Amino acid sequence: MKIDAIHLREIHLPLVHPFETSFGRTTDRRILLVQIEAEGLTGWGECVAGEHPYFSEETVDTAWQMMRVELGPSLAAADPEHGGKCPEIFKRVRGHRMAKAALENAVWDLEAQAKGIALSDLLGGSREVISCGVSIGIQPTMEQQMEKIQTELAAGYQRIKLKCKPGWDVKVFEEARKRWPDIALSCDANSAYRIRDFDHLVSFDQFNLMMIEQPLWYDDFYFHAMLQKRLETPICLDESIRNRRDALASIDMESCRILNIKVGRVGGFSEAIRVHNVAAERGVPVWCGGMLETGIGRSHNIALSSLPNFSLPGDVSASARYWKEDIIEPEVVVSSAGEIAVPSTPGRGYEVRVDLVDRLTVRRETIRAMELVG
Ligand code: OSB
Ligand code: MG
Repeated sequence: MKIDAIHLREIHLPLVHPFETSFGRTTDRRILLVQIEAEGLTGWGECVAGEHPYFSEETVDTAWQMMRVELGPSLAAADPEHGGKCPEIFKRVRGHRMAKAALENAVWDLEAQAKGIALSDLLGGSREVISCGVSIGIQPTMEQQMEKIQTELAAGYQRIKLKCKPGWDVKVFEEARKRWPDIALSCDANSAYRIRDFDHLVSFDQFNLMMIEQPLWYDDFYFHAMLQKRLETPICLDESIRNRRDALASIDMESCRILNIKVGRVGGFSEAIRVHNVAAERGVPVWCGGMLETGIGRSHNIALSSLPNFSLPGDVSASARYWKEDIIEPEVVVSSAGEIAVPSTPGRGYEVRVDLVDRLTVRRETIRAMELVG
């Protein structure tokens, strides 16, 4: 595909409800969007890096810089036929996986349109509907925390994930289990615990959680394996898994029994599929994580979640949980059975509301292939 231009944009969008985790509170999002024009078509990508380097080392600004000076010009010069070519094109650049993913995913988005097939089919998906859970942030009071759970259960979500941290964990699980003894419940610590907390973490076993997500350091396998030996509850790794090798190491070391796949965290659809496949070979179930995406990233997560080993409900929820107005149409809706229908129309299956995106844009830049002189 002959790439004519790569446009970077930053948009600002307030969340409907603030989202609090062990690493901080988000009320407004700065979001980097990528638009690749080729052969009369436009592919979109969303960079999931946050404003601050708290979840990962990357931020909106580091991703912008990498796309501008390294990744964008290389991609524009390579004119890839297939999204799967991107890892090779980006190989010289170490890290910066969220920046790479935004570009790579836009190429897959373009390719699906050019071929006239659904993005989910291009990725190798087989599910017509995907199962949805929710990730509920830390609330100011216990009462509000319980109300949130009630609201999401009433909406049909199949699994409730509670953000937790030292001081905001067992008492919340206790309250939740008193009210809902049998729901699918999990927690996500975003690396808030340490070795001194092992006995405390083992006490989580009494709450029959589906999993404990990333309890220890963001880059650790070894101590998670030590902890998993003592826990009945499966550990699920999120932050630690950067690629297929990490997935394989964490499974074989028994650092976890479940994997969260975030396409941005692993550097794009190609690597996400490789992580999915190696987990499937090892009999480890996966689910699709979320990063408070707009409809663009969300539509890509839906397509990815249609792959066969995404057998657990993901953090892929309705647009309205995040945004007053999403930048795609139709918005993503979740049925009362807690499912999203995977689009079967060509491309991502949701139109980008370019007029709205234009209004929300606070910064933009266009990258083209370096002109060869002489
Ligand atoms: O750890 O899964 C996480 C959001 C931002 C950063 C990290 C995480 C999350 C979520 C929200 O849990 C998932 C979502 O609803 O998009
Ligand atoms: Mg997580």
